[in-house]
Amino acid sequence: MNEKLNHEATESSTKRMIKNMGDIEQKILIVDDEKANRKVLKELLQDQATIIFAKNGEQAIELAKKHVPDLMLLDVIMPDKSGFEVIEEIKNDPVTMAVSVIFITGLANSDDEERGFDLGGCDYIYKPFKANIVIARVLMHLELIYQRKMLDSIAHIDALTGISNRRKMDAVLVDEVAANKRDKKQLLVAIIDVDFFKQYNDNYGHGAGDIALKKVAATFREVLKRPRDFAARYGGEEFVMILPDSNLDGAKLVMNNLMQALADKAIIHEHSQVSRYLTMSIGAVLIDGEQSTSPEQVIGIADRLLYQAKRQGRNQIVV
Ligand code: GH3
Ligand code: MG
Ligand code: MG
Ligand code: MG
Repeated sequence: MNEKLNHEATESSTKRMIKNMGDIEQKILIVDDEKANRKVLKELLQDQATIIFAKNGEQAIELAKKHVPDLMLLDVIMPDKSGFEVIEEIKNDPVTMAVSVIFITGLANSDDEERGFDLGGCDYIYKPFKANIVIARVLMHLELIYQRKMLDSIAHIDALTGISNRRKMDAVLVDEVAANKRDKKQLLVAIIDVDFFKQYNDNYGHGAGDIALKKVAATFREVLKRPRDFAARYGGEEFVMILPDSNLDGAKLVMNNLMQALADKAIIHEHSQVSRYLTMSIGAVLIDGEQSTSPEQVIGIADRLLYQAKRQGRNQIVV
């Protein structure tokens, strides 16, 4: 068999990739103890994705945790840890469990292949491999992963503002309330509502209203700094913010910064009764981990405090 010819990618398969997924970067972790194999696989796949290498099982697990690749090409026979041991660790860790794993191995028999699928592999390729088979299968899985990401973003991102939507917020709130109870920390949940927004739309038009809502959403991106801090569009001109592991002073600072970030945008609102500019009101509650408050109750409390902020004159925080 001619190794070189065998490993040459055809032009048509490369083009297929560019047409379908050229706009999203995907990461592949190639794991093989033999340098020559890593090199050949890299040459085949470097046009399709960003490539990372591991030369043994330990390194594979470490790099998988660090980079969370979309796809892993996993050798089975390696001196330290076998590919089968590696996938068990990958699938047991919440950080890496969603990584797709294709075995690429000299264990070319149906019993090992079956074991590979049982352990959670999504494909199994025999060595010595043919270039076009590797490319075709990798592309098929990259395309599936891409479509899953697209679906996920359609399901969880608000189309107008690009921040998370209500559905995502519901899930995050359940998780964070549970984590708050478990870790005995404090959790801030705030509902943010734009003031006199009906008048803004009536005066400047719905299109201008949409632009203003995008600017409000942008303030969250500017102000929220910690990885678990979260904001979503709750609906209409209302937003929800979740600050895990928080305290009253820190939370107040974030909320003041949020109000200030919107003020800095100086969005003229001539028909507002509280300011010349667009403003918002915030109702926020700090939940103690010792309390047992359900996500629904948390939202209910924040909503009542928001109503109080509105009644007391708007453009303010009630916590
Ligand atoms: P308040 O200060 O009491 O909150 O008064 P408000 O006018 O902001 O509250 P109200 O609930 O009466 O009006 C909310 C407005 O938000 C009405 C609706 O047309 C507008 N709105 C909701 N969603 C959107 C949207 O996606 N785009 C635009 N442009 N406007 C929206
Ligand atoms: Mg090997
Ligand atoms: Mg409202
Ligand atoms: Mg409003």
